[in-house]
Amino acid sequence: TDSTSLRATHPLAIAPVTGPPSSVDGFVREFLNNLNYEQGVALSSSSPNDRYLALAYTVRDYLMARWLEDQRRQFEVQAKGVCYLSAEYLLGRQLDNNLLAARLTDIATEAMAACGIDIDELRQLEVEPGLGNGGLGRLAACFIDSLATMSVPSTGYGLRYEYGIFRQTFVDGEQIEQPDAWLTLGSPWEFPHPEAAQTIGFGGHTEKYNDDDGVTRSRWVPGWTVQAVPYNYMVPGYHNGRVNTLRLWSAVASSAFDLRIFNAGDYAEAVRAQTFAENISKVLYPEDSTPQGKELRLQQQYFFVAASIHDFLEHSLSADFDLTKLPERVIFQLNDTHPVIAVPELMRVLVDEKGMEWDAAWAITQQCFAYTCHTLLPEALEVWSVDLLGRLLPRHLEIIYRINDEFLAAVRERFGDDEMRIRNMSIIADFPERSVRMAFLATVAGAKVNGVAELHSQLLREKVLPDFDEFYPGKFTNVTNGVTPRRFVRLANPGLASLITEALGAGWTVDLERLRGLEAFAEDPEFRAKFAEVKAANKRRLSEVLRVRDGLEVSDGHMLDVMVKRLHEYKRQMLKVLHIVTLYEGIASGRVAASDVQPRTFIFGAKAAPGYVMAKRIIHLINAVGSVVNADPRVEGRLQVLFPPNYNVTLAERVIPAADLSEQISLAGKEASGTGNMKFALSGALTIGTDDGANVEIRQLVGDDNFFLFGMTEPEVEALWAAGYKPSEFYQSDEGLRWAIDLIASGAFSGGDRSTFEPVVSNLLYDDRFMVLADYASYIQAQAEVDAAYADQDAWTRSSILNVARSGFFSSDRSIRDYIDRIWHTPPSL
Ligand code: GPQ
Repeated sequence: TDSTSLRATHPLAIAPVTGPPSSVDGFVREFLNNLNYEQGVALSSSSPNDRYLALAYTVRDYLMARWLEDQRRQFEVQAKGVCYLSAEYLLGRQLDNNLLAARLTDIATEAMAACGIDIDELRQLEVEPGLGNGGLGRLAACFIDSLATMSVPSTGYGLRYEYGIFRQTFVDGEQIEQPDAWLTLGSPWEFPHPEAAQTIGFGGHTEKYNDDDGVTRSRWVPGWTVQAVPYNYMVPGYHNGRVNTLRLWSAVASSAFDLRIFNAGDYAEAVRAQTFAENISKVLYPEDSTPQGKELRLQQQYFFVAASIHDFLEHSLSADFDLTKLPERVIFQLNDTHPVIAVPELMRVLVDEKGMEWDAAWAITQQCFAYTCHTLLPEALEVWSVDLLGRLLPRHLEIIYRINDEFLAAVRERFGDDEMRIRNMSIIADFPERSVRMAFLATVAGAKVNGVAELHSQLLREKVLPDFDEFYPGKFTNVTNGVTPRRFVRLANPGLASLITEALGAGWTVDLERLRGLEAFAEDPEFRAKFAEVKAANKRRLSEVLRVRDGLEVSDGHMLDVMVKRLHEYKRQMLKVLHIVTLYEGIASGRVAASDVQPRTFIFGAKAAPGYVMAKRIIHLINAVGSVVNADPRVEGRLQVLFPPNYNVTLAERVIPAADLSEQISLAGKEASGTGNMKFALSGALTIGTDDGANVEIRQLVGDDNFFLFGMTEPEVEALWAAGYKPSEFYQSDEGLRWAIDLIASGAFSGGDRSTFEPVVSNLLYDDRFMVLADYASYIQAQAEVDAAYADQDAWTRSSILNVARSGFFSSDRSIRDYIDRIWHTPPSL
């Protein structure tokens, strides 16, 4: 009602302003305006950062009218929309993406040139918002891009970490973490709204009281509160004029400091509360797939989902909205278990605050949530100790207990008093301590539960949650992950993008299945030549980036063999190391002539969680092997190992388009999906991979002739494990493997010191949870096939084109379509 009267006050305010004219002159004028009036500097006295900020503001100005209009329309239409709840968004740089979406790239480039500015220099200044760890956070970023491009009414909700994923440096080959102060020079893409802050409670106690009708009810009396301030980000769709919103929450103390204490002279104590509150959104937890169960982490989770739910209920629903119709208006998609505390929060709001009956509230809640699981690793499934959860969120714990009681009663009714089954299905676990299994809570509450690739979804149903699958027929489904072709083809691989458009016309960027049309071109020698030249140019571009960024020199004429992803034992960077050491050992021992080795440059990119000791040792080992191999004259420069530090989205955009070979070598059954694998295939790299995650689907689509498969299948892994896996038997029986491991153990990569990598070696020999040794022989064999295939460059290029042509399925637009069809059932786009 407020906004209606506001709108009526001035005729111009009824329709949104249209934004500056789409011309070079218009852009220049707007840019100079922003430089003068926002930055307060003249062009002649501006710093590069001033110019970058003014450029970003100008791009915003062009998107603004559509943004305001889309917000207005979304409210007016009251159609069902998606609230994507994610603790991570690994966005990457914004400038190029927003220029592309708004069709401003050429205009902005010319406008900057007209001002004597090289737009490329400004591009380099942007610090990417690293508000995520890896695949899960990057997936969320791809999904909001697709949601906007497909005009789906939706909002992304998350946390505005003041410090994102740490910056990685190497000192003597070892990882050192530096804070990621991404906000230091200002973030032009965000719109803070302190006036729209939500108050979020924590701690305290619950109490019972009688309401006006004499009904006994519960309520929560929090012990302390924090303000959640929203920061809005534009999420422009590609060439469709749509601009969605990403809303990230920042924590601010409810009252700046305690004046009484301040006046008494204890300044530090007076501001303690503020520091305490603001810690909540201070830093991203750098653990990927290994929840630490830390109190601050649970605070983060509750903080952002409570703020998001309240925000949606207050600002997205019309004043007279009937809450029993909530499922017709919203689906909250839970990106893994991190936001699952939203389930008891919605119940608390409906029952305690809105006065709804429990059963009615539960029926609504069960239709308003859906849950995406991103792992199979048991240690990655999040649990919260009842003790901690009860202290921080006492009312939520009561609600969880009641949900569990009713759920287990229903299980009993269905399956009888099968105590074993009851214990296995209980949301509350008793061992090793009483705790809440968040994945179970999400499964019970969610209308749908999905895995992120066919194999993963199948194993999730059959191995991780079989009882739930039986209890809830139809609840489990699959949505195979995808990646946005805007960022990872159009922006990251402009040469390939032009070539595709030349061959197929425009349109493929939003309809990636059209890439199929390239199959015919794979047979055309002229096209193959152009395609090969694009790859070569991408390699030169990468080479330049690595030279400037890290002082690294990429050798000419090498196959680029790339493994970039978080450092995890299950992803098996160690297997890659053993391959490299095997090749090197062959040359160093004189058994193999260097001239017989296919020249290869191995590129690694990987961050390890700061507390993950084994992962950090493996990083050290990779660097150590690189130092020795790169410097040994006997190698004649035919093998090269490069490990640029601080792998992030920006570097990925340069590395992936240059790759010849994509390493996707996790132990079968461990990688839920992978999304890097898709980006490589779409860039024409051939994959060497196990039958794991989305590799399975990649191979099915591109065909066995264009994919190097190796390793045990998931059932074979299971069987070997059940039979009693002894890695040392593989070591004993394979001399190549023995030579490689012995060389590491000998201290050859640690200046003769045998102790440095001893823990890595004994882990392989006596534990080897991820069966590196069992898959070694098969991997080495497949790598020999890679060498042979690469020797025929023309055939390789043909396979490479077929990889691109057949990977259209992996667009995140297709993933979003699957979510709409199988889970969200939102109406056609608005
Ligand atoms: N993934 Cl559980 C993460 O990046 N972080 C996590 O905490 C968990 C999963 C990844 C997963 O390992 C990949 O296989 C997926 O491709 C990715 O999520 C997106 O689904």
